[in-house]
Amino acid sequence: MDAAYKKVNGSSGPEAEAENQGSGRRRGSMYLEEETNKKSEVISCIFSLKEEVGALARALRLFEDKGINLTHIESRPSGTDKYQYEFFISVDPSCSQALDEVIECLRTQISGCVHELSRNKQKDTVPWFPNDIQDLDRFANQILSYGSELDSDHPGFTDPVYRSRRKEFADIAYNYRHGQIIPRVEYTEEEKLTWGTVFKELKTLYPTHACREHNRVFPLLEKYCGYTQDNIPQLEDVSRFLQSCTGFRLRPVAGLLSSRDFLGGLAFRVFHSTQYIRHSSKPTYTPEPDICHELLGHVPLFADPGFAQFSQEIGLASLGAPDEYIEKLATVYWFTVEFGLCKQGSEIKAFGAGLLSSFGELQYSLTDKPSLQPFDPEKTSMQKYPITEYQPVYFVAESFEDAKDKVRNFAGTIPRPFTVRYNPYTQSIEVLDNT
Ligand code: HBI
Ligand code: NLE
Ligand code: FE
Repeated sequence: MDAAYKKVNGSSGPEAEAENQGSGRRRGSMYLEEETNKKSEVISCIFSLKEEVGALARALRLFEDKGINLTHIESRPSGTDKYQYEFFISVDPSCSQALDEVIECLRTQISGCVHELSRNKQKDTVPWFPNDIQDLDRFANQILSYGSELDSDHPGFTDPVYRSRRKEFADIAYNYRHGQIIPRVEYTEEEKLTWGTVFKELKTLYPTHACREHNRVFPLLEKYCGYTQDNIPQLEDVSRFLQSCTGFRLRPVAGLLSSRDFLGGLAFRVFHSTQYIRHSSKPTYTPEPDICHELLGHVPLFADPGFAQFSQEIGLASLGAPDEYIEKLATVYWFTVEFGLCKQGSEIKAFGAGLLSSFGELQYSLTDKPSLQPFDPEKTSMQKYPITEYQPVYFVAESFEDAKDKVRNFAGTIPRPFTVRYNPYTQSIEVLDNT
C-alpha cells in the first residue's frame, strides 16, 4: 500500500482560527476545501479566442481530434479585451484526461489564455473536523440550546436562582481550555438533595437493571471518586479516574453541542460533560444531560475498555462524514450509548446512560410497555425518536463486542475519501488518503 499519511486539514494556527471565527457558530457544518481538490480532474475550462472567422472551429477541432464529447458550451465577449471572445466548455467526466491534453494544445497553438476549472467541488469537500485534541477548544461556544438560556418549557425557566446558577456553570465551560484542571464546584444544599434522591433511587435499581459492566465499575467510583448519596463528585476527580481506566477524559460543556461536534470529541476519547444539576422539581427524569446523567449514566461505562473502544469508534466514524451520515451515527449513538439495552445471559439489561440516570425510565425500559428490536445499525440509524419523553422503542444488542463489529461495518459504508486513525501518543488524528 503506497498511500501516504497526511493531514487533510491541518487546522490549528492563527489562519485557521480566523477562518473559523468568520464562519459563525455552526462551524461543525462548515466546508473547508480538502487538499485532494488540487488533484481533482478538470472537466470544465474557459478559453479566449481572437474574434476572427473560423477561430472557434479550429479550437473545437482539437476536441474532436481527441474524441472528447462536449456537454456544454457558452460564449461571451471578453470583459477585458473587446477583440476577444471567451468560451466556457464542459466535457463528459470520462474525457477529463484527454481534456488535459487539449488544454495544453489550446495554450500552445491557439490561445495562451485558458482557465482550468476543477470538477464539482462540493463533492470533493470534507466538513471540518478536529485534528488534534486541542482543536476541541473550538467547540466551547457552539452550544445549541439550554446553555444558560432555558427554554420556556424547562422546569427551571421561571426559577431565577436556578437560572443564575446555570449561568455560572456555563461560564466555567466557556472558559475551559484543553489541559486545564476542571474547576471544582461547591454545590448548594438543594443541589445535593437532588443528587441524593437520584443516587439513592438508582442505586436500588442497578443490581437488577444495569448491565454487569456498570455494576462492576460502580463500587470503584464509590471508593475512589466520592460517589455517595450526600456528595456530588467533582468532574476533575472523575476525569482522572477515567483516564487511568481507559484514557477517556471529561471536558466541561455548557449544554448541548451539535451531533458533529459532540461525536467528534469521542474520537479523542473526550467526553463533553455538563456540570450543572437538573431542577429539583423533577428528579425522576430530565430530557437534557446533567451531572447525574453524566456521572451515574455515562462514566461507569466509559471506564470499561470494550465500551470505551465502541464509543471512540463511533467518534472516529463521524470525522468528516457527510451531514446525513452524522445524523445516522447520532441515531446509532442514541440507541446504544444513550438508550441501549443488551443481552446478558438469559436477561436483558440497560447499558444506555439515559436509562441509567433516570430512575423513571430505567424501570419503564425493562417492563413490557416499550417495543424491543434487535440492534442493527442499518435499521437502527433510521429510527425516529422523541427526546423529551420515555422512548417507545429500544434496540437490544447481543453484546458490546457484537455491537462494535456491527457499527464498524456500518461505518465502512460512510462515503469518505480517506480513513482515520487515532494516534494516542500525539493525541491527534492520522488521515490515510484513499484517493
Ligand atoms: N451534547 N453536551 C452534549 N451532550 C450530549 O449527550 C449530546 C450532545 N449533543 C448531541 C448528543 N448528545 C446526541 O443526541 C447525539 O446527537 C450525538
Ligand atoms: N433522561 C435522562 C435522565 O433523566 O437522566 C437524561 C437523558 C439525556 C440524554
Ligand atoms: Fe448522554
